[in-house]
Amino acid sequence: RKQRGLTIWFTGLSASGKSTIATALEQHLLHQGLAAYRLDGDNVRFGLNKDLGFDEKSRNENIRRIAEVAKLFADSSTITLTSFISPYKADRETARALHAAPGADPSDEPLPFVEVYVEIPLEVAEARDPKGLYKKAREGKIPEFTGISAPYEAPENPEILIKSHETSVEDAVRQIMQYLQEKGFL
Ligand code: GGZ
Repeated sequence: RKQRGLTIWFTGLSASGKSTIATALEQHLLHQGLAAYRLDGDNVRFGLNKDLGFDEKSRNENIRRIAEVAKLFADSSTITLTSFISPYKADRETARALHAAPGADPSDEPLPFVEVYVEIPLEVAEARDPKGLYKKAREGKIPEFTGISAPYEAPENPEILIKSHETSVEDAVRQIMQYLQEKGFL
């Protein structure tokens, strides 16, 4: 049977550890000889989506495009990792539904979509503040900052929940790998 791709969709607050975990997982998969590719702010928000800001409509469109691109990568048999706040539940559900919809070859199975919620208490993310963005947001210098002045709608039923402030990066990778193996996705 031909190797199929899938999308591993990380969601969580700024400074939750999404990108760190996604990067470590990508490295782990690559070392196993698997095709993996990560979409994140650095390669998407500065390119394809550089016309978009952080108001609600822009975030909807950001996530819509990312979901479409992720599906294309997954359809090319790549293990695709996305690392965006993706704060709106409806947008994440749309991304999920897109992967479930038939692709170019209707006889293909739907592409698996694995939602990974990287949970962190807001206080912990704010204390980490690696880029000083929370501080700026508190000072009113960044409008509509997620968790401060814009919503984050936490997933209720993610496939995987990582409590990032009490889990090492290595354990998070192990947790995700175990899930993927149990489901037969690898
Ligand atoms: C949230 C913002 C904002 C606002 C700039 N709100 O910690 P970072 O810096 O590296 O990650 C954040 C990133 C969020 O972009 P996403 O594409 O993941 O967001 S979304 O899924 O909601 O579209 C942060 C930075 O961009 N950033 N302004 N107002 N994060």
